[in-house]
Amino acid sequence: MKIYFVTSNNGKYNEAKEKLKGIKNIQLEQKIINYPEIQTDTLEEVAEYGIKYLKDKLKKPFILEDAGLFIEHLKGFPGVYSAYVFKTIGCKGILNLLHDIEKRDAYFKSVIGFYNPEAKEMKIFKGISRGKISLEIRGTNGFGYDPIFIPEGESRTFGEMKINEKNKYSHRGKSFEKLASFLKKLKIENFKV
Ligand code: ITT
Repeated sequence: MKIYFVTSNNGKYNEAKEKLKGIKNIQLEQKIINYPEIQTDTLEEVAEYGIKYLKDKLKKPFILEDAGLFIEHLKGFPGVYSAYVFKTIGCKGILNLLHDIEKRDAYFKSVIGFYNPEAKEMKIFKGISRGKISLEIRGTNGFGYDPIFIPEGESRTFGEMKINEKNKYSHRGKSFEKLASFLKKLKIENFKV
């Protein structure tokens, strides 16, 4: 069964592919289609809106994912605004906002929406990775905020890890693990792809 991952972010796609590569009969394929990412309070609402918008256009099994970085000292900011904040002030801007702040706790959250046109059902899978914002930018791997996020139990940032290492700790590794368990139980023959 082919499953489209609707994302313009190659980093996300590569992490997801690594995570699902062991599952028999599942081929993940990246699909770049714009869909509206509504401005709302939760990643779940963004993902659900995207699924509803795309389901009649794609007519194939597909997933999309909305993710964000939530910083405790900033009361959850940038959260649902993570993409805009990354494009504007970036990692450096976040470090400036936390200048001289000792409490650097933060978490990443990933929300995957999966749509199966045969069953006409939408499923949501979530993952959270807790950690801290580093004092400086470290590492060149990954994407987005990876060079400033240190997951719990590590001293390296995600930017200093390989894909399979990041996947062990990451929000995306966890949400895709749940998707993987779900897909393993599906009866693939039910899909006309
Ligand atoms: P798509 O919506 O096309 O999938 P995107 O990069 O816009 O790609 P999101 O809206 O989900 O994805 O991401 C919000 C922001 O958070 C964006 O700037 C990402 O770079 C960043 N981000 C998401 N997951 C991340 C991760 O695992 N590591 C570092 N930054 C991440």
